[in-house]
Amino acid sequence: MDVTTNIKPGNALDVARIRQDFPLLSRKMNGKPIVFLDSAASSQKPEKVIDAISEYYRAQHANVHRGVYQLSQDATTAFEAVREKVRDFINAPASEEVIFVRGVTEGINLVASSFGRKFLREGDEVLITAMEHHSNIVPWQMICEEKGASLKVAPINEAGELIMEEFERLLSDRTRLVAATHVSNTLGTINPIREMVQMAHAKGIPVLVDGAQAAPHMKVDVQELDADFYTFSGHKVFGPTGIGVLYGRAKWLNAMPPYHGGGEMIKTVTFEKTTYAGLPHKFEAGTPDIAGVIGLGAAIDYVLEIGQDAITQYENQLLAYATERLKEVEGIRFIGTARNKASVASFLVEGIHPYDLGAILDKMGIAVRTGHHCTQPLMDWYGIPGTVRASLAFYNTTEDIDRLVEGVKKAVAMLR
Ligand code: 7TS
Repeated sequence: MDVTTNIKPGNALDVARIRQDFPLLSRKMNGKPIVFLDSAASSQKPEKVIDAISEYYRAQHANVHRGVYQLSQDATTAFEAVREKVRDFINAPASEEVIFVRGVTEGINLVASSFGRKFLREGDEVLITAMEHHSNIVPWQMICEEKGASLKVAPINEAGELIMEEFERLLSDRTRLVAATHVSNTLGTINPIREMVQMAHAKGIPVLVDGAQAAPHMKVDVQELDADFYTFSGHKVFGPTGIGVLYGRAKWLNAMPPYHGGGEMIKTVTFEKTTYAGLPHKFEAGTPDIAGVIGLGAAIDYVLEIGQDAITQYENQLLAYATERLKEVEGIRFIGTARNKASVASFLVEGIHPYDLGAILDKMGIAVRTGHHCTQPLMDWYGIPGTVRASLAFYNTTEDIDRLVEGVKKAVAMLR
């Protein structure tokens, strides 16, 4: 494929125009126009999101779910409208199954703690995969330790693909839950979640999906995936930090105890006994991040306006272009060469530490992430200290990739 001619701004997306929506992309870093290739860590924000948050504080702010006065009712209406928007965004059956959390980390901790407290017993198992982010490992280790349960890990092959036969084999009579990432933040691998869910459900095992790296890049349909829990972070889908979503099947959420206790999550309280509110409020104790929810709503509107299919198509082309061009770097080794990949190019250059490469790229105004990417067990499996990771969003261009490749070549010449 001639990827160099096949992708021009305006082909699938008008990227030149889109870039104007993101104020930060026009600034400089270390005196150079910034090349931002770390959207997997956190994406940049379009003006519409920034404006929605500031407009909320300027003109609409009051606490939600409690005031009889108009301002509070309007804030509540705006807040709940985003819940419905999120429901539609991930095609959840009901908006009460959409719980606002701080992000994926809190979404997984909520399920680990609450589901784990209720359903995990000594000798039980939780099954994860070898490519999980620490936030889909550590919460399970914590609850397993508390309950005397054990954590099982489904292995991958050298390309960074889950070995499906092994995954299926590890689904045992003792497995109470599967927790797996939809897309790997380090490898870019897209896991076959639907097949994994089918295998787990065939044995009556529910599945939690970490959607942190999927939601920014593709249409997510929790009913099509048939996931029992699905979680994503607002700040990776062009929304604000501090807000995220946990979708949970009502059947499970209703059976699980609350995670946090406090205001908003109760029906009645006496000193002797408290009864809890229904969904979703049972899992939303205290004043929520109202501005964060409003900003997330604006981010979803923005993504839908651009079009998720167009985003996926454009990013696939850009990733193919990046992969082809990076092959020009002598001694490059890609980490993560799955057939089905999204938006991440992780690599090492022979004889060069990823940190040194990242530091020189930074001086050239190129922002990439280096290190273990919060996937230390995965790095151990590959026997490497870390990688250099360029992660893409729809606002990146072939020019960004060209500057990355030239930057890496120059850095390699300096370091060798
Ligand atoms: N799961 C995956 C797959 C992730 O990529 C991340 C963040 C998280 C969970 C945690 O999300 P949070 O919003 O709760 O922090 N990943 C990265 C990354 O790749 N670089 O920095 C953060």
